[in-house]
Amino acid sequence: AKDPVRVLVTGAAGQIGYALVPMIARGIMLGPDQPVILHMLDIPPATESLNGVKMELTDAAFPLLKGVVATTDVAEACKDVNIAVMVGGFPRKEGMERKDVMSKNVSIYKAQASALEQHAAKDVKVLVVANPANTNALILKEFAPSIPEKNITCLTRLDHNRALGQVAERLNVPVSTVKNVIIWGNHSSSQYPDVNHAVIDSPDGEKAVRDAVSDDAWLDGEFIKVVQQRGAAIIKARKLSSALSAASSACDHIRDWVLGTPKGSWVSMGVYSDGSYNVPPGIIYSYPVTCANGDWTIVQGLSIDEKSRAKLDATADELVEEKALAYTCISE
Ligand code: NAX
Repeated sequence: AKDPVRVLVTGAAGQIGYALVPMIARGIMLGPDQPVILHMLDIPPATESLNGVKMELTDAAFPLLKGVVATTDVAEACKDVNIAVMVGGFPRKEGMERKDVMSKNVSIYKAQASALEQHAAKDVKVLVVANPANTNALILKEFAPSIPEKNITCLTRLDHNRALGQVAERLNVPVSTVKNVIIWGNHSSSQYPDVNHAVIDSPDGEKAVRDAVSDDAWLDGEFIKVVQQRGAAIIKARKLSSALSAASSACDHIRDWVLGTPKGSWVSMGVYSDGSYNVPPGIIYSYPVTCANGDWTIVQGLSIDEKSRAKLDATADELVEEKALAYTCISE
């Protein structure tokens, strides 16, 4: 049998945490033959509720679950973890300035970067979910210099999956037949959901999504807006932010990263920019990537038309600005 993999979930007593930990314990993230030990971190006010989640994990009797560490001690939580899913953070509350939220998250991610660096497995793979996800991931990278930068990513897979879902609904086809949409840039409403290279599988081969939909006005307008604003639409409907879809997408992100993407298809991941597609280096930017042998690679050589170019640049500009804001908070 395989040795267990240690998976850290921060913010584990929160909504996404509650949806995510059972998925991990059931093998959705790492596969049905991979035993896991769950490390759950939250902050002291959430101690009781974290303990309740731990009780439920015991009660669910998951065969793959070989142990649970539930703690408010960051060092203990990070000890020897192979995968770290960072869901904990400081949410933006009504009336709060963007800078105040940034400042709180910068200090959280600075501290957790050091803890991961000191206590996690040397080859830990990190996925940041908590917002501002790209910039939190960047801070984590900057303050954990011994963790390879390619091991630090943020979640835009939910946006990617939302785009697949919208195309599938529009065409009334199974979502599993749609692939190769792209989310470029920030996990914010400036992101660019791009279908220019997306295809659907049909009995007579692959067909471009643009041809299949044959409504450019919808694809260039409403579709983009719906994907960009989907998070807000869920909050409006549920009075709570998306949790099950976020948890499921976090599992997709890690599973594809560790086990590889299927041949001929790519996914979107927020990764450290190397300047590909003339995006400024030094920010965490969502790109199309393929994964093999535990590593991601940015898909190269896709054609970018003029309209797309402007959208890639606009979301990059926002990330450069967020980075500057984060650095103002660090130096204060
Ligand atoms: P909740 O407020 O339900 O849960 C957050 C949990 O984090 C709480 O239990 C809180 O006590 C804990 N926490 C706070 N500070 C912490 C710290 N320093 N260390 C450890 N734990 C800490 O929020 P939830 O709905 O679960 O969302 C979590 C985060 O995901 C938010 O930042 C949210 O904005 C972000 N999202 C990101 C998405 C993405 O696609 N990247 C989509 C979903 C979600 O909106």
